[in-house]
Amino acid sequence: MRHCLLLLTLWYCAVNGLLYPAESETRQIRSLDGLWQFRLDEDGVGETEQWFAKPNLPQPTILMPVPASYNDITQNITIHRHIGWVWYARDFFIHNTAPRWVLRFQAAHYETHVWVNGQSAMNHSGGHLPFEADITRFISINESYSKVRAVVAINNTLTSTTLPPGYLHIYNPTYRYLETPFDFFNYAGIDRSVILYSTSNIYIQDIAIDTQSINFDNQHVATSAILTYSITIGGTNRANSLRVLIELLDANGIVVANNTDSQSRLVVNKPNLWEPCGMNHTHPCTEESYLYTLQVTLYNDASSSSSSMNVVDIYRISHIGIRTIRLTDSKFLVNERPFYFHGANAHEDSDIRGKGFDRVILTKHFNLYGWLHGNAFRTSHYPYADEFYQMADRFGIAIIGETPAVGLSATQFVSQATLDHHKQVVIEMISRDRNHPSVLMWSLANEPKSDAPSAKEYFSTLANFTRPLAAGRPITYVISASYNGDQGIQFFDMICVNRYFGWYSEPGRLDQIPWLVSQELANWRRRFPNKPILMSEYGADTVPGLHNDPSFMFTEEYQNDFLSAYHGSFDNVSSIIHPDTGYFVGELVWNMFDFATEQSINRVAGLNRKGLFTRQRQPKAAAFIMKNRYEQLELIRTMESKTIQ
Ligand code: GCB
Repeated sequence: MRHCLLLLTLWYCAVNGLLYPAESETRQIRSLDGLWQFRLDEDGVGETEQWFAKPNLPQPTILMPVPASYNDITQNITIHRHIGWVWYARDFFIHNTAPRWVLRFQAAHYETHVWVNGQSAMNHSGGHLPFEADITRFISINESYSKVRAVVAINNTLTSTTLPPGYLHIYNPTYRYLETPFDFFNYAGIDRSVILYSTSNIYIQDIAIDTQSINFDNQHVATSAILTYSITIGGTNRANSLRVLIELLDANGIVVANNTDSQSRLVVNKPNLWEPCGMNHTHPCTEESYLYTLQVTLYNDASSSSSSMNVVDIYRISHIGIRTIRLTDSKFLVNERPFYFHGANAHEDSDIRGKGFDRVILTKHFNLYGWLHGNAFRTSHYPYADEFYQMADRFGIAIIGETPAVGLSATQFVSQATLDHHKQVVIEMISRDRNHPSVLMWSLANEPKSDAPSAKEYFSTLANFTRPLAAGRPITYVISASYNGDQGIQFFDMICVNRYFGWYSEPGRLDQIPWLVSQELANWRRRFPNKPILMSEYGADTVPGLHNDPSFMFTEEYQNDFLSAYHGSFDNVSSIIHPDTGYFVGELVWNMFDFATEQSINRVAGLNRKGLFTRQRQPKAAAFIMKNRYEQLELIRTMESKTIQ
């Protein structure tokens, strides 16, 4: 992917292989998750010694589960804090039942080189996003099966031009320390699934959908919707006579619209809309949202015969939600109704797995979201595994999708390499996530040093680059700079601010919080009267089981009082409580769960403890306070004026 950035146009990269691997009549899927052979390469000699070409990695090797971060799997501190290359390897068989086989990594952190049967198959730079390669050329297609050896080298070293950035310090003579200007542990390895899938020689390569047009009657019932779409076909030996059929199926599997052009529109009469849960009482956060399925069938002849004999490829997206998004100067509208974001941000982080993807953790996450009545979160501070977005589509949870650009400083704003990589990540993230109805906004960075003068040009360029790709979503970045210092948000659509009054500033002084929050919001509003405002982080570290009355920092009582102290100021300017004057469109607690960080004097036992839940997903007292608040927020009918007790 990195090479394609250098050699080809950005658009070519954008459409290259980001469809989620899905089984169908024409596609086989095989998981390569499991135990792989693993070893550190502390001297960085593996590539020169050609470990990729050997039948086994040199000893000592250990077994490593995939997907998982490797850091916390053993008792070995050297593996926990390793900086540099590690190697993974495994053998498997491919049965010769399809003409084309693709090897896909849902993500690996950070720089990844992959060899298949001793030959270089792909390189990818950056964690959190998928990459894949057609490996058919490395296997013997004339036999009934092929034995395949996949070898993967991964380097977690961050540099001033990676996202996130990092700075390697080498002390006398070889002690390595990676400075990470962000507040989460730099977990590494093959942390998402590895998948082998097949297609035909000619195949559906990409699908882009836009559901930004809905007609409403005067009762605000949707009478019709237009979905625009574009299908890209991949493969070399293209027949002239290909034909494509695009069908939209409702939740009962009935075709409600179809078309035979590869780029066109589908008109849906009386559509069932997708909405974030809790909005207008349509469905509570414990119930599922309405989703359609888009089915694309590729035929190898131009006749109108739809015989299964002629089918070349079938691909289905089962999470199509029909909804619109629009910003006014004071509201975030979904389906032309004001939406208020409420919930808690998280990290992909759990005991032992680190950032490793795990369906148990995923499902618990969404069950807790339903329990909490949260309706939104930001994928802080990087794109999450695809499955999070699929669950969010299903349960009606709004997502602010974020790039891994956390910790940018003035060094990065003057670096063309950083800007190029940032653009590439924006392309990869939007190409992967644009078809999810749950994604309501893109955040291009978290807490950059946006009061540096050079931030102005950097963010102006990035906003201009992203806007045409944004697929109908507003764009933003998350700000820690002051309202009068920030240089870049003027080029974006919404103000998202992180504030820690009563914690990092004014520690312990709960009584100052309401005034400080109100001042803060009013100041931003004065500077940007045309942009809605959201508080994208506020929170206090809390050691579970620690108590003090009156409330002191780090106790469960303090977290309760701290969070509650913000809420009155939010409600005073809320766009749903005060439809005529409010401009505040959401509140996201930092954090849903305690999560791992580097060790430091601020982080007891290496955890950021601002979670409403522990790292083991058990509630602290504040989880009940927030559940109560979110239940009440859900009851606000958007066009009525109400205050929350
Ligand atoms: C922030 C950052 C987040 C940190 C948090 C904290 O502003 O965006 O990554 O974890 O503060 O707890 O310090």
